[in-house]
Amino acid sequence: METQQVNNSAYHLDLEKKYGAHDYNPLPVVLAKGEGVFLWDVEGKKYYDFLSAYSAVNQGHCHPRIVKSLKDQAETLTLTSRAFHNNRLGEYMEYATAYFGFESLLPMNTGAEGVETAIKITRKWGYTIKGVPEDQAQIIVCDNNFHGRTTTIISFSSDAGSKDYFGPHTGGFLHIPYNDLDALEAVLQTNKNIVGFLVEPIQGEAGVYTPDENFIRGARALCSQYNVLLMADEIQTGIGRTGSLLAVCGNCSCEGHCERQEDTYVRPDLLILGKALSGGTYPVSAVLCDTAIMDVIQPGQHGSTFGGNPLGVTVAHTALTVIQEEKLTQNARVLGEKFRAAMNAYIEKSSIVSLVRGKGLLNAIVINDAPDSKTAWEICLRLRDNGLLAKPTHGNIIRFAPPLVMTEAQLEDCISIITKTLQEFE
Ligand code: IF1
Repeated sequence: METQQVNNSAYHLDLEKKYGAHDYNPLPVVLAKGEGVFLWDVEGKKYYDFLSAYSAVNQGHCHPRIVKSLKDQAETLTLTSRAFHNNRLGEYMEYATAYFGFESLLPMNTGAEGVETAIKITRKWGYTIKGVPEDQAQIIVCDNNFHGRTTTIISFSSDAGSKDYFGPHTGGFLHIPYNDLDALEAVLQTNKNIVGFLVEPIQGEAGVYTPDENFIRGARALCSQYNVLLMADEIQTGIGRTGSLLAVCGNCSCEGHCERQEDTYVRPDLLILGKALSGGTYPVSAVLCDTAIMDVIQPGQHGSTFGGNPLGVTVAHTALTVIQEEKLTQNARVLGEKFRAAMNAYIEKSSIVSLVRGKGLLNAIVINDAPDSKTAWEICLRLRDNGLLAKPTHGNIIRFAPPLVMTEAQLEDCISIITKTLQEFE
């Protein structure tokens, strides 16, 4: 039977509830169309998108150039597997490695696969290059991390819902508090088998928790001192989102890797990307590092049927050029500052919002109510009614992350929707 287009939200909500796994609790809105910073639901109501599919749609919905490259490639060649070469992969690898300033790239599909890949590379480096005794390798992770949903990754989650009843859990991970260099050094000092430190430059799921300015820089120095690989998960923070190409670029907002950022740039040993790498058009992830590390992986030791497929890498190639050519990184920086300034001005006379934090266009407001209250959810429902889509995250926090193609006038419009909505809760 042909799929019919039914323009009624209740119909679609019922179908998902009846036939789908109940692994999500989405805001009740059924979307049917997207363009740039806008989304439309099945009834035709228009919204500003303030989530960007969790920072995947940095380039805006259905970006014409990304869609064109997707269509052209879909009509030409979509999948070969890595049993054979394809004529898109090499050029993408050359472009992306220069773009981010690394020597080598390993292509995967989802973010979690990227993280798994980085863990495998790091462990193998630990055994074959650092000389850690086999099966003894440890990777340091942070409390309240979010790196994905696979069985290994949830093994080092702090979130009971993500982890409980999914054991037995994978070993080999040690926890430290986020933003705590003393704790990092203490673990590095006492354990000779540490091979990596896996970290988000800003913790997204934890509520857009932005660390002290010297945290990542200090972690870099400690990792070098103790011969441990720094593994940066920039799946959510990367590719323009925080007002620099990568969050580890610090205060540099140039479009692409550069050499003039020495004073702020922190170079991880492994860089993990996903989400916006394809502009949210197709699942594309990657691990980048130098060949001295990457070459620990030899034929037959890692891979994926879809990783590096010509459709995905063509989309990713175009998605990266869009970031540069439309200066989206700089736009995120300028608009982010305006957004936080407006929210801080609002907070001065607000009792319902206690804090705004973030970098670039990855921001969150903290609602002044009990962490387990429904206030943030109620505010998001009202924002929806007022034409703006955002989602609460842990502990009564609302994440605000619009596509980076937003204009200043659109941002002002959004700020007025947000402040008017908050006013209704004061
Ligand atoms: C969901 C959060 C965002 C990530 C980092 C790896 C992955 C993610 C830093 C895995 C994924 C997602 C997945 C999404 C919710 C979401 C999220 F709320 F959980 F924290 F973005 F803010 N590393 N983040 O943020 O990437 O395998 O999903 O491609 O629905 O679970 P993936």
